[in-house]
Amino acid sequence: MIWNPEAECATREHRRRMQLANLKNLVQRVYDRVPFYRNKLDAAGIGPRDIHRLEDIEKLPFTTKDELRETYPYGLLAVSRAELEEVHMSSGTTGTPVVDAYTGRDLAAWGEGMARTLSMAGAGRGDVIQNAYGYGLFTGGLGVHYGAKAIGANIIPMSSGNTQKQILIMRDFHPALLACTPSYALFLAESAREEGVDIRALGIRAGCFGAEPWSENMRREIEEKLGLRAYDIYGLTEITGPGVSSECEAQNGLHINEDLFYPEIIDPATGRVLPEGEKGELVFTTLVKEGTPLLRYRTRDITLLFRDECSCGRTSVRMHRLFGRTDDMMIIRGVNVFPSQIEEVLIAVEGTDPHYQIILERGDSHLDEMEIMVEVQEKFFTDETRGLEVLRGKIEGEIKSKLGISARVKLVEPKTIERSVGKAKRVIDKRKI
Ligand code: DLL
Repeated sequence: MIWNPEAECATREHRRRMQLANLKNLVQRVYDRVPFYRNKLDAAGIGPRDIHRLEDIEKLPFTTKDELRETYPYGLLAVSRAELEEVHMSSGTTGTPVVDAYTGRDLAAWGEGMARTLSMAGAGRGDVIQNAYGYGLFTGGLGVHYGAKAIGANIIPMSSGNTQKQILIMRDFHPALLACTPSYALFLAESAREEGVDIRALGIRAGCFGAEPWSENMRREIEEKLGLRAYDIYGLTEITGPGVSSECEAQNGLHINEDLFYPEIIDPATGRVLPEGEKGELVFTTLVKEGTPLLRYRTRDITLLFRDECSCGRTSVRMHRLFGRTDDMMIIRGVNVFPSQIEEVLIAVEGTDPHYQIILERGDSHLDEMEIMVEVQEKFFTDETRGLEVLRGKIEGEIKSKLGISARVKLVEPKTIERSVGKAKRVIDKRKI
């Protein structure tokens, strides 16, 4: 079902007219209310009165993740704090979170975007939705929740983890739709099999999977093992969360909610806007966001946009499933982590050397496993082995408490890790996705 035909099937001309009106309004709002943007626009020599056509957006400066970090916590707020109803956050490169703040209207728009996503996957009123995305600061749990409420579904707010319970609920409540990361979907299938539950026979019709990279191969495997149709859904905390774009039944590209988020593809090296169909970095302008609106936010995600007619009848531009990123961000069990964050933890622990390697694997369990190999000073190897054990425990504890993820730490002797003449190869990603 098409949730909002007026918005999703609008003619190109109508949509562009609305986008231009909202863009003008947005530039005026951030100019008037966000000193950060006023300074940036003044420095670029452009003001609200210079936006006459949609293409004028190319004159506006970009916003980067570093700038979001530098303005933490409320530097980009375009409303008074009293108007806020919710905040979400994700971690940035140095651990300073990136904040997204929502007014009541922002939450309604988020629910609207996610209502479209869930409808595309065939969910509707009264359908049971098992939501196994994490609830909390992460946007996955509440994003799906608001969408499910908007369509009148019966939501089971499971949150992530607790696998046995997830299987029990699935077996007893027969959800029509499952929402979680794609790797967790495979893990659930595997665990159910071990418990003697035939997940294929439960009648789950569809799954909304995203928040981490996956592939057509993984889609086939998920569809086969869970007996459902697997849909790719995309979004990021800075731009509201999930519900930015999602696949319809054609499973051929993700429809972008263009009335809410204006997409561009740029050459990441020059910042030049690329013609439709070319691969580059995805940039979004939040057309109607009130709390923390963003001009031309560089996502660092790589994709391409296309506008071929879609058999579903929606007219919105589509993006190809992501090809990768322009930076070294890793997504480990849905948590975004930069190698630099791990390095910071290692450097702060006495006894380690700044030589390390991160090895990522996805074993039989289908869940991400991270091993960190780190060189420690010679003296630890001459000492009794207890010293090594203490050090290892300390690093693992620090990683868990600072980054919220578990890692296996392997301490090795000096000069064990291969030295490189150029850029050190910090991450070896053996995950087959
Ligand atoms: O992952 C929001 C989300 C929740 C999306 C639930 C889908 C489902 P962040 O934690 O801020 O937000 O991470 C955003 O994750 O820039 C991409 O690199 C990656 N990502 C998100 N969806 C996909 C996807 C949420 N479908 C970052 N395929 C983004 C590949 C994805 N990567």
